[in-house]
Amino acid sequence: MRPSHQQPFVELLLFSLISSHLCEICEVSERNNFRLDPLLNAMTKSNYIRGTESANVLFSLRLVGILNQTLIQGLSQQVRSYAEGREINLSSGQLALIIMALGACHTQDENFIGKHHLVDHLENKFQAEIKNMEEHNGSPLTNYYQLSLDVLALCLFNGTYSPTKVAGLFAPENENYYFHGQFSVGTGAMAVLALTCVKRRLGKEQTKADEDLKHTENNIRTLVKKILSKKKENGLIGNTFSTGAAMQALFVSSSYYNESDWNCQQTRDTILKEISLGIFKNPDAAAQILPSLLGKTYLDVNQASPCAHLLGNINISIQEPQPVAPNSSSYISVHYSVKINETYSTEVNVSRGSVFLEVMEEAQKENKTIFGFTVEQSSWGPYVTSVQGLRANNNDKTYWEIMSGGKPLDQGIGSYVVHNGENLEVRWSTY
Ligand code: B12
Ligand SMILES: *[C@@H]1O[C@H](CO)[C@@H](O)[C@H](O)[C@H]1NC(C)=O
Ligand SMILES: *[C@@H]1O[C@H](CO)[C@@H](O)[C@H](O)[C@H]1NC(C)=O
Ligand SMILES: *[C@@H]1O[C@H](CO)[C@@H](O)[C@H](O)[C@H]1NC(C)=O
Ligand SMILES: *[C@@H]1O[C@H](CO)[C@@H](O)[C@H](O)[C@H]1NC(C)=O
Ligand SMILES: *[C@@H]1O[C@H](CO)[C@@H](O)[C@H](O)[C@H]1NC(C)=O
Ligand SMILES: *[C@@H]1O[C@H](CO)[C@@H](O)[C@H](O)[C@H]1NC(C)=O
Ligand SMILES: *[C@@H]1O[C@H](CO)[C@@H](O)[C@H](O)[C@H]1NC(C)=O
Ligand SMILES: *[C@@H]1O[C@H](CO)[C@@H](O)[C@H](O)[C@H]1NC(C)=O
Ligand SMILES: *[C@@H]1O[C@H](CO)[C@@H](O)[C@H](O)[C@H]1NC(C)=O
Repeated sequence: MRPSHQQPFVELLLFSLISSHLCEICEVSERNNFRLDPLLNAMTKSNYIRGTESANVLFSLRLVGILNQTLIQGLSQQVRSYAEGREINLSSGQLALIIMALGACHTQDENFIGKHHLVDHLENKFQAEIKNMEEHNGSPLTNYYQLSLDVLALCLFNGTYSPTKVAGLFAPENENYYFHGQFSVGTGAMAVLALTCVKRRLGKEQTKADEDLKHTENNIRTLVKKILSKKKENGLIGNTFSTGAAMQALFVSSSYYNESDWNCQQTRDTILKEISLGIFKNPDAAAQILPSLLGKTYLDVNQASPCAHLLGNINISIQEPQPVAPNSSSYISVHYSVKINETYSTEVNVSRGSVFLEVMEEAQKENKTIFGFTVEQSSWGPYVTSVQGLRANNNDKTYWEIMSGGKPLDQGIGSYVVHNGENLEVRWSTY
């Protein structure tokens, strides 16, 4: 009879065979690395990026083993001075990202985390999120994407959290996974990464945590199913900008679905095509997709060994993006409305190639009372915070939704390029 202590070994072997198999077949091969150049170009336009974006970019570059010291040192300096003294004002997820970016690959930056007690601060911020949920009908201060980042960073960097509470909080029925009743793939994927870390830590402890382990695994299983149900015919999962997180989630959870449930190469090839079409110009978008294309996940962040030098030979000579030839002689006309309870509409002329933001600015010039608006800079660009003085508020789950032809756009006002005759709308909505 086989001694039972071999069982875990066999499982481990099987697990590593399956997972390495999945990653291997899906990674961009070395001779195709040049196809990732547009991502690196977007990420290294460092004069455009700051704050949370720098953290996202640094984290991503370290995960894929880009060790260009000029680049990394510059970003690391940016992230540290951004975090310095600002712990109080950061959102929980921003702090979590900073910890993961600085903690990745075991560099000098680890000392900064300790010296500034960043993990303790994160524990407090996570508690504040839960407190807000208790006081505001289940709404966190931020959102579940960030709560997932919090748990992930606490789990990876030896912070304190209650696995029992986490398992309850991240039950798949929780409405914070949904915006407008739609399952948010990015949010669910980040939760799978966080829960997988928690699961691995529980597995190591082998104590009385059996119930927590079971509960955590059930959460992962259901979330993985929901993620896969959002797979499109072309292989994207959710939309273009959630696919990177979804791929990572599926890499670490391969024991919860069948090989035939997901064609990883198809997903990768569709993403590569979109990269070549210039869809990943935003540094954050580029940073979020890159690790998955090289088979890396956020769970690789603090492995015992320093990060591997995966992309050593890639060309980071920054190509100037070809400017879209401005054709000042050519104007287009679009329909623009603000919808609250009533709809306020106008026609606006803008030059060809303009983005949504420029339409809003033109309309605002026409009538500030009706079309006046404010934005806040975020890592994805300008985020609409108010129109006609009406401000969005997380506790009420309100926001300004941006739409074209009655459908929500999958980009923000700073990047969506408008077309002649289009019906654009900014709508007061709840999520
Ligand atoms: C939560 C969330 C929201 C919440 C934000 C409020 C809240 N309760 O936190 C709600 C539901 C309101 C929302 C709205 C929108 N979102 Co959103 N959102 C997210 C999500 C899941 C997490 C963001 C986050 O917390 N990140 C982590 C923290 C640490 O980073 P941060 O920069 O500090 O986060 C802030 C910004 O991301 C900002 N934000 C959220 N969404 C967007 C979108 C844009 C374009 C901008 C500029 C900022 C922004 O809110 C965050 C909290 O303050 C991301 C998924 C992702 N992969 O990032 C999508 C994501 C960023 N959103 C996206 C989109 C498209 C939108 C909308 C434009 C949808 C629409 N058609 O109206 C609107 C924004 C419109 C506007 N007012 O300008 C896309 C952006 C893709 C792109 N290339 O630009 C993402 C990547 C989702 C996706 N896969 O499509 N979003
Ligand atoms: C390192 O990055 C810097 C700044 O982005 C760039 O100018 C330089 O060419 C890079 N060096 C190598 C060896 O790729
Ligand atoms: C925190 O934010 C408040 C309000 O935006 C600002 O007045 C204050 O200076 C900020 N503090 C730090 C340390 O950045
Ligand atoms: C994690 O924390 C425990 C107890 O606080 C400590 O004994 C251990 O050394 C820590 N491990 C790491 C990797 O920091
Ligand atoms: C895998 O497929 C088999 C047979 O079709 C099915 O019984 C099983 O439930 C599937 N497993 C998962 C995790 O979907
Ligand atoms: C790097 O890119 C430049 C410009 O595209 C090209 O001339 C050069 O040959 C490339 N080098 C490598 C090693 O790919
Ligand atoms: C500029 O606009 C004119 C008039 O619409 C058009 O004929 C021309 O092709 C445009 N040029 C470019 C580069 O788009
Ligand atoms: C929209 O109309 C409803 C019903 O009349 C009202 O309760 C609500 O306050 C209005 N909303 C706004 C933002 O004006
Ligand atoms: C927009 O352009 C059209 C055609 O050039 C013109 O008839 C119309 O008056 C312009 N509208 C505004 C608001 O400038
Ligand atoms: C803006 O629109 C409001 C409501 O229609 C109107 O009362 C006001 O006079 C307009 N202001 C300007 C500057 O056109």
